[in-house]
Amino acid sequence: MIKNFLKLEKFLSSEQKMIIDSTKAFANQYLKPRIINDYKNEIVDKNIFKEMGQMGILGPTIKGYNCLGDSYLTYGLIAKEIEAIDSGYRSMFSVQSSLVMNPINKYGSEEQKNKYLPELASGNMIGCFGLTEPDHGSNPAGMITNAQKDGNHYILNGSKTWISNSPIADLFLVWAKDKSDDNKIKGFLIEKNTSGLTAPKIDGKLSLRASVTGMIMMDDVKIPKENILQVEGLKGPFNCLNDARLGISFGTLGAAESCIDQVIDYTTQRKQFNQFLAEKQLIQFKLADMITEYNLALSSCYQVALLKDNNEAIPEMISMIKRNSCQKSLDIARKSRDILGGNGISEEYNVFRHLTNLETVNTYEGTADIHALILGKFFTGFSSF
Ligand code: TGC
Ligand code: FAD
Repeated sequence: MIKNFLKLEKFLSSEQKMIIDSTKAFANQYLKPRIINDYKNEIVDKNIFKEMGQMGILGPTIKGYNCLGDSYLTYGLIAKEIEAIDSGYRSMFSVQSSLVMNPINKYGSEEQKNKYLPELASGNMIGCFGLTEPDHGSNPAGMITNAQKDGNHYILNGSKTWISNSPIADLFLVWAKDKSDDNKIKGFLIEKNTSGLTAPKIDGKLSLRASVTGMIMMDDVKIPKENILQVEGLKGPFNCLNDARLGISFGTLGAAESCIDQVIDYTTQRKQFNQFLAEKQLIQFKLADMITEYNLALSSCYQVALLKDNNEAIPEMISMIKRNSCQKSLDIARKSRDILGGNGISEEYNVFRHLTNLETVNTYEGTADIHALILGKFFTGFSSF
């Protein structure tokens, strides 16, 4: 009732509904039973990638190479079903699909595609995407990681940080400045076990604990010249981020949906002052706000995904929905925590975990404020970065 209140599902074909239903079943049967333990103990089981691969949902917009070849709307709705369980699992899905398989598909040679895409689609190989550096987060143009051509090879040096999946990755997509070509930013594929490459885990995360995050350190890492992607400049990573940000816009609403379900369940069972909490006006007022914001945000995601499927979406639309979905979902998770009283901070009720996860999602792939500035620039013509 909450999810289809505005009848958005009428935009879906029966095949899309089937994909979403089977993803939901997978998420409930395979991911849900393990999340409390995975989150508490920071467990990242590589088999999750293989299970997603068996479901056929990795790289779902890619045609060929054992991928689904479906729409961006389907992609977004898959992300929503996974993030309804946990943002960390959705992160694993997003990075593999939008930030590793997608750039190889967009900018890779046929040889690279044949070598990597089927392995990534099956989840046998895990990928990561290295753009952020210790001193260059919101402003990746300033990156200092560099590549130097050396005969038939490139030599890479530098470091990346806050990289999802890096400690368990088999394939590292690293964005670096090519010193031998006017410092143009280019994408390089580095395989695990290449000499000079290390990927230490970042410890102490209080958010997104079911997804592993690390650094990428490169000390004279030598790779064949064939491992370069065919794109130059920041539009390379940003074109991939447009897709990943769309997935996040849907995904966060999965977390919000899960919080709303929990609140309805709780308030229709718990009594205070001899009445169910759901009978109280203040509770209904909060629920009305939460369900309204959820539905309006989801409608905007459908609209932008449908435009993107028709090649009519522009990046600023994606900035608008990424920022809006994150902020509205954070607010919904915060209100849910409140409504559950003391139980709201317990792992058993899930909302606090969603709340802490959403703090990360609000920051990565462009912070909420950076997306506000992207919109500010678009609407006024003045850049205020
Ligand atoms: P600017 O001068 O505006 O642009 C440089 C070049 O890039 C092009 N471009 C885009 N192309 C496609 N889509 C977009 N969204 C684009 N945005 C910019 C632009 O046209 C230009 O191309 P060209 O051919 O003229 O060279 O760039 P700027 O240096 O002023 O930066 C602008 C700014 C601040 C908006 C940008 O740097 C930004 O978005 N910063 C945020 C950084 C970010 O999002 N990092 C993400 C790291 S990856 C990650 O977080 C993964 S988490 C995944 C998970 O676990 O789920
Ligand atoms: P900063 O850029 O230092 O920003 C700090 C604050 O300053 C923010 O509030 C920001 O909005 C504000 N700010 C920055 N510039 C301006 C400005 N011009 N005007 C006003 N305010 C400004 N990166 C990857 O490349 N790959 C990954 O897989 C990846 N996964 C991640 C996973 C996790 C768990 C986390 C936490 C991050 C991940 N990131 C990844 C990095 C993420 O994209 C960056 O954290 C994010 O882009 C912000 O960069 P920063 O942390 O350096 O913050």
